[in-house]
Amino acid sequence: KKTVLSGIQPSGSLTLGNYIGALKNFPKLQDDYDCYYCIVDLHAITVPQEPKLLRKNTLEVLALYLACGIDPDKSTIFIQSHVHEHAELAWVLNTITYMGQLNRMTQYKDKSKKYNESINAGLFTYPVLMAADILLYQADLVPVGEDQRQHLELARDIAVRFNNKYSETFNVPEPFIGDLGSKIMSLQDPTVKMSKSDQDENAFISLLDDKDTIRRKIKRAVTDSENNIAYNDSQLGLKNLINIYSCLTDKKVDEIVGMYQNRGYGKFKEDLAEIVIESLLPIQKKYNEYMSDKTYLEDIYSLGASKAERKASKTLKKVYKKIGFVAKK
Ligand code: AQP
Repeated sequence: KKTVLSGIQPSGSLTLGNYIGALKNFPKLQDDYDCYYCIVDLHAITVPQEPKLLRKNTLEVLALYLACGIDPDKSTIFIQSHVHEHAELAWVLNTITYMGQLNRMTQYKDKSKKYNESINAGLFTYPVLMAADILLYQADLVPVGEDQRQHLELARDIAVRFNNKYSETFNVPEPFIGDLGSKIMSLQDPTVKMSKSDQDENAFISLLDDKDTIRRKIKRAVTDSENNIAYNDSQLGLKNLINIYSCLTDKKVDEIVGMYQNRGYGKFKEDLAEIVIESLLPIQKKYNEYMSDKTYLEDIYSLGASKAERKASKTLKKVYKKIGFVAKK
């Protein structure tokens, strides 16, 4: 079986963007691949986090993983900081990554603008840690949203460079990026992506938002004054809403545009809100069940960590040997 790895940062409430771009695809892969899904807390601390909230968010992401259908009997679910090999391999990979490459990462540029007074070195080397996450498990496939494509390219580059320098060690991973839903945009500014850490709560739909909040946010979503349902780049807000509609119903864009001809934005938004509510309701119900059973959650992440560690330690040992570290007796 081929291996899949992906992760999500516990840096806030997961959004509809995280769901459509990544999480929705996770359970679909678990029958055919050996899947590793982690909650990447080491990544989350590259921007300021409130410790209590980080702990809470980490368990929330775990419960959402389960609620979205990731089955712990089929997939390995774990918390990144529980497997120390991630930080260790990242250190080694830092030493073969060029500063210039990291300087070109658009996520770093965007985030440094956002958190301008508190940029740390971890934010700069974030993509190297991500490369370590992937390469430790010899992943073949990495399901991510479009925003992570550049980081994945870097991971491939690092793998190839290491292999060339020290002989074949890492599998070179491929991205798995859906088309339409791979980049869901902010509801308030359709030129930037929907992000869970957006200061403006109206910019995103959280997977845990209640019905009225979802209706309100979609009603307020920025569109345009054309008042004509069409799918094009001069109506970006609407285009984004049609993308969400299409991803959640599996209806084609043309079909949706046809259905709402001459009906104005009001009706379209009302229907979209109900579709989002219907899609999230079963997830929210299961989420609440999982969150009320902390012992079960502990069992899942403990088991996950030991399964993940088995594979990760094998890779790290190989790496240490190749670079010339003396093995511990
Ligand atoms: N807007 C989006 N549309 C489609 N996919 C998205 N993803 C994130 N935003 C969108 C995908 O979700 C996965 C997990 O993302 P992450 O939490 O690891 O990091 P991120 O990409 O930085 O996500 P956020 O929501 O923007 O978090 P913050 O605000 O903390 O930076 C990834 O596969 C990502 O592609």
